[in-house]
Amino acid sequence: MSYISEVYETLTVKYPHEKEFLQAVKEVLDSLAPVIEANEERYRRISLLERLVEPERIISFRVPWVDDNGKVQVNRGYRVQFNSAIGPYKGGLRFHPSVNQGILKFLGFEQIFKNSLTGLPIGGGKGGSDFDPHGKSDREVMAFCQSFMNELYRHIGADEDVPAGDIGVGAREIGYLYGQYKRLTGLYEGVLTGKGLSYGGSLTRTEATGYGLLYITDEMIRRAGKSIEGKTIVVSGSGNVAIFAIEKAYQLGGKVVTASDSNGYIYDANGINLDVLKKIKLQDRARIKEYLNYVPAAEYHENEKPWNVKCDIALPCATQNEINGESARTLLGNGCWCVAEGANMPSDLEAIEQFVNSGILYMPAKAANAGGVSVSALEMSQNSQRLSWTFEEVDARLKEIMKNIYNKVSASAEKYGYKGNFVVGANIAGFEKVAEAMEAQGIV
Ligand code: NDP
Ligand code: 2IT
Repeated sequence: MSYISEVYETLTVKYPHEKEFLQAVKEVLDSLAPVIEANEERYRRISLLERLVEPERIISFRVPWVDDNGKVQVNRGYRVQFNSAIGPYKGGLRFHPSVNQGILKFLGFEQIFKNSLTGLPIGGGKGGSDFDPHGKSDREVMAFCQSFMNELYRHIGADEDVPAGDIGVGAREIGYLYGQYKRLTGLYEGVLTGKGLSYGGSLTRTEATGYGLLYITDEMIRRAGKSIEGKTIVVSGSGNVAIFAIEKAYQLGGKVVTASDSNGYIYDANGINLDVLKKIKLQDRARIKEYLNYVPAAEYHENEKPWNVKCDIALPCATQNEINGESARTLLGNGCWCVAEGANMPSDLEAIEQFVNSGILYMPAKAANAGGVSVSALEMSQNSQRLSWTFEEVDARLKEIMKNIYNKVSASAEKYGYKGNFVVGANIAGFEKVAEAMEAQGIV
């Protein structure tokens, strides 16, 4: 059995219930084959892969809090400190009822390679809770965040582990988490990113993941001799990533015709009205169905995903496994020629296979959505310097980072004989730096 198969098989026996984690590992390990085979003896001697797939540390804790009816609620909190070979653990916190250890291990594992691709000194981590912020009052969210931090604060620090946002964790939650960290430790330090501008946040962080997604998509499309100008774009999600992806897509001349939430999707043939979407989602925290109250000519499709809408470019920006093999076939059948992933692991293994085999322009999540964590790392730099850079400066750096990621991913794919296969390119380019650092630092 190959080294890769041995490691993967062992993992399936050890963690049979962590299906998202196993999926993420399979995708990465399979595409690392050329580089693993070339260095197999060396890597086996130091059990590199066995160590790579095992988190350095997982913290799991009880989060009790009191709801508005005076009832005590109990959630589970986690922080997966996956790999610190190239820098302090870095990665978001997700608050969503589906959160469990396996989901956070998949996200933490992906984060290792994504963070490596940014070229910045950040290791991989992820955390969160099965707490659902939907429908909770601000006071309830604050009570939860404070209780979550009452445990988490012992395990994080500006040079140790720096969490940020993800699904269900935005500016409001980061504010409450930061306030409690400061109260408990007395430290005014860059321990979280995505902070508000009045207390150490970075300009452009709010927009970074969505903007970065469009910067790398634009680069990939231009290198293929095409342009976003006038193209029809389908977006899923309507959260932080989706909203700023739509904003930048418009600035680049594209036309975005869909947006969605977990209840359904909106199709607006005239192009999604971004002001309306921002009002519904950022201001009112309401359901996407409300869009029809502002734009009655649009269509709302309950309990459906937007993948059957004809488009040139698809940008999944909601959640994992939102595109399966069948959705991928539908997209391709309708002439979609570019997919770039704003969400983490939005395409299942069958969908990835469809995209890669069809030869369309396909940029996987760990490269495509790396703009968010990149600007998080720039926020850490600004906090260390005790300076704030301008929007233009951070945006220019973000653009440069996304372009560099494209170049790295594309060059790695070509070097190993997989020209145009950005899945292989991203995984290998991300892996090489981490592997070298792990080898240099000995058995730790
Ligand atoms: P938000 O919480 O701001 O928005 C999430 C969006 O996705 C909402 O529209 C939400 O709808 C929808 N959604 C969430 N879960 C599901 C589900 N199970 N089924 C259908 N729709 C769902 O999160 P973000 O925009 O920050 O994150 C979106 C994706 O991007 C995630 O995969 C995240 O990991 C990834 N990402 C985020 C980064 C960031 O900087 N924020 C950076 C890199 C990647 P509803 O409100 O109905 O739940
Ligand atoms: O998936 C991700 O890269 C994020 N949620 C952002 C992580 C970060 O530390 O900014």
